Amino acid sequence: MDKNSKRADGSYLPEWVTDENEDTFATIVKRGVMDSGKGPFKSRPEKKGEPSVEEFTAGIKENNKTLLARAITLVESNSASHYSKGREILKKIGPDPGKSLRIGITGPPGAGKSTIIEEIGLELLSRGHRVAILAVDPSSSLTGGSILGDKTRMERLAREDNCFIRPSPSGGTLGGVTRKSRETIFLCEAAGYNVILLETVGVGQSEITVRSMVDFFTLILNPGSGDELQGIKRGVMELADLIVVNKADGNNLKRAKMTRGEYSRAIHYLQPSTEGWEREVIVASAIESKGIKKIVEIAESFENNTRGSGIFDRRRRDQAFNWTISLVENFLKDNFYSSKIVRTRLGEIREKIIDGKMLPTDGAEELIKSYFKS
Ligand SMILES: Nc1nc2c(ncn2[C@@H]2O[C@H](COP(=O)(O)OP(=O)(O)OP(=O)(O)O)[C@@H](O)[C@H]2O)c(=O)[nH]1
Ligand SMILES: [Mg+2]
Repeated sequence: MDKNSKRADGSYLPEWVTDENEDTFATIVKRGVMDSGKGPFKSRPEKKGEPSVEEFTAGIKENNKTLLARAITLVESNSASHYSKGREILKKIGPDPGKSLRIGITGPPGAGKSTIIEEIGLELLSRGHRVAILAVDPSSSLTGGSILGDKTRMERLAREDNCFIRPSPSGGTLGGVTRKSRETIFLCEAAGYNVILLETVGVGQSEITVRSMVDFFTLILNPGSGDELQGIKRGVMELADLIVVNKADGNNLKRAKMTRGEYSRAIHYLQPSTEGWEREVIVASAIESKGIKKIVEIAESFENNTRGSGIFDRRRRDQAFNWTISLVENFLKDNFYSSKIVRTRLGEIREKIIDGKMLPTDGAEELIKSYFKS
């Protein structure tokens, strides 16, 4: 057989085959599919990059972590078409069945929130729970904190099948992620995670937002002097169902216990965050894994109590309605500021106000009037 000449089945001997024993030589090359248009692949449907709403929903319900993560990206997206697909998925999943426990963890930068979350997560897993960990508010740009990058640090948890970790995206606009956190919680619950842990850096407004998304709210603090106690805003302590003085280890142990005493006295005069629930101050060490069981037990007891009294369900329903209102407010705000006329006039009005040539009340009225006229 000549080199390169085709056989009946389309195979041929290539140029470089030795001349001896041509036919017994094992190297016979079959031509590949030269023209993919005529080949067998054409009839196969083209794989689209994006799964359908049905595929997403089914995948999430089967705890397909990749699809869950992609669905979260859709709801977090600022693109209208992505968000609308995300909403379709949420719609298919249906209203909140209220079976999970949502725990918020806040505290100043560096208090040990992420470290303690990993310990709490491991304790919850050992009790048979399925745990999702989310970051709220990418204030990391200010503090370098948040759980951005913690996925690698939380390596023991990341390896667990029953645990899902969603680090906060980098470079997000402040408030952007906070706005979508409720959707993210819903998606995780649909995937069967029954305890949701939300970490937020306590730098102001974010605590109030997180309180409005969770059932149980924990404030993590460091051992400190009485002076520092003054610095912790009374309002933040008032939002908490539990206060944990972390880093109660080594040289800090004694100081941590003293701090607990000070906070215990301070909370005496505060309103409860949850009706019928008395907040406690405890010490813990995330690094030595001390006090972790106690935190989980307090959260369980909180859940039992509030479910029993009906407070749990009532709060969930109130939160659902507040969520509705905040969606409306966000929509109106976005709509207002993205309107062409507002964008055009904002600069000019700003100048006038800064130069003292216009009253803020008049400036606001002009902008609003222009918006409604447009
Ligand atoms: N001694 C001691 N150090 C701790 C403990 N928990 C956390 N740390 C240390 O405190 C530092 C901050 O811990 P993180 O868990 O990142 O704190 P965070 O509150 O999540 O920080 P941000 O997200 O940046 O606000 C790290 O160096 C931890 O190793 C503890 O129980 N004891
Ligand atoms: Mg952190």
